[in-house]
Amino acid sequence: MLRFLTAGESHGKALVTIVEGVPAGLAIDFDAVTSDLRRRQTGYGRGRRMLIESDRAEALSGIRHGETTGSPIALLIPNKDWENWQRTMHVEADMPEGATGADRPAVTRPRPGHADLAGFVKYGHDDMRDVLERASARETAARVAVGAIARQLLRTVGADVVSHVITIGDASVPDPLVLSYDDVRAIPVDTPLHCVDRTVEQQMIAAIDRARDAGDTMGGAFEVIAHAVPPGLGTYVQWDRKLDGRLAQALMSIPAIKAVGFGRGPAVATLPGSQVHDEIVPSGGRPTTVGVARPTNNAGGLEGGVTNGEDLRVTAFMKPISTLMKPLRSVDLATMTESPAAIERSDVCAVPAAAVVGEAMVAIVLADALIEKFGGDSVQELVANWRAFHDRTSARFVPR
Ligand code: EPS
Repeated sequence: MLRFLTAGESHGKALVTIVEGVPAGLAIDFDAVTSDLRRRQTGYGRGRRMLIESDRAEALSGIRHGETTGSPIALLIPNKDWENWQRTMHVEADMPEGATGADRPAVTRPRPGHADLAGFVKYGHDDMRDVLERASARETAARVAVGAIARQLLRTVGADVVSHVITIGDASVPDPLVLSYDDVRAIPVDTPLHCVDRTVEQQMIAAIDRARDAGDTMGGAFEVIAHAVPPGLGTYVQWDRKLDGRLAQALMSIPAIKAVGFGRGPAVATLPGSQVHDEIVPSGGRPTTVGVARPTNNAGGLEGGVTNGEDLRVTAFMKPISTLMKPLRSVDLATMTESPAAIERSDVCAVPAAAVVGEAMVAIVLADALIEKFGGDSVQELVANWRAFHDRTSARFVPR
């Protein structure tokens, strides 16, 4: 079982994570971890915080001479902004000597849409900073570092995970399912929104600009595609082991994600069965992982909560960021009087960043399911078991 926890506040000293269950013998490429962290920081519509940070994960344990040992991996991502927040966020009861940055007043005006009010009520805080510091999407940097390791495990069986932005405001890529994994993989890393279509991307940029000019924010949607995923991951035999359910939970846990859809997604509710289900045809000699071919992939690579050998395709829908520069109505909980919501430094749109987090969450769930099926003590064992399963499966599909 692959599991991880994170800790850390947005303006605390650092984010930390402990990842347990990574098989021994996985060579870790730290440049790849840094490059995923870098991708999470970019994208048109991000705020000024990302100019301060240059995220990097330092491994404290579980890796020796460049390879995992099978022991828990601890990662630390320092917050450079800590310098400016020590007087607000110090751990000690009294202000430590030499603490830097400003001592900020308590946050008492909850932002509609943020965890501020719900967290304030739940934990009985006086200062909503205690809520928002942890509810901040800054935490997702730690998940991306874990995801980068999960992705490296998936590569040992030839699988890969990519993402692309398909909607921002009223601008959308018309039919993402006609795009292949290769189309998405070919998007250059330095594009502003990581969208396959340059014209649609310009419309998305215009939507973000309009929101910024109006003191508003903008949400959108991204699709994650996992390619060459072994068939047979997950199972239909018990509700909590269905892989679509596990993936949906993982994606819904990303801040601001409000809906998740597999393959054709919510449209399946409006179409007849003949236009939804993916027919099964002989592969005609073409190599496929399960010996038969599927002319369409409306299911998004999962049937019965089990991977079916097609690309896994899942879309996540993100609400607009809840900090508005032209704030919505709220109540100051210190005085119980009407007052505009608090303004914290924020982003206008973070959909491209959320897409990178989505890749990470999908990679983590798939890596967990991979370990579950093929064994997780060492990479050597896992790959040997995967190969044996692969060969046995192919042998069953030899045309008779
Ligand atoms: C984020 C860091 C945050 C925000 C954003 C995501 O930094 P700061 O609060 O210092 O500007 O940019 O977080 C939110 C929008 C939020 O509501 O928490 C990050 O690292 O992704």
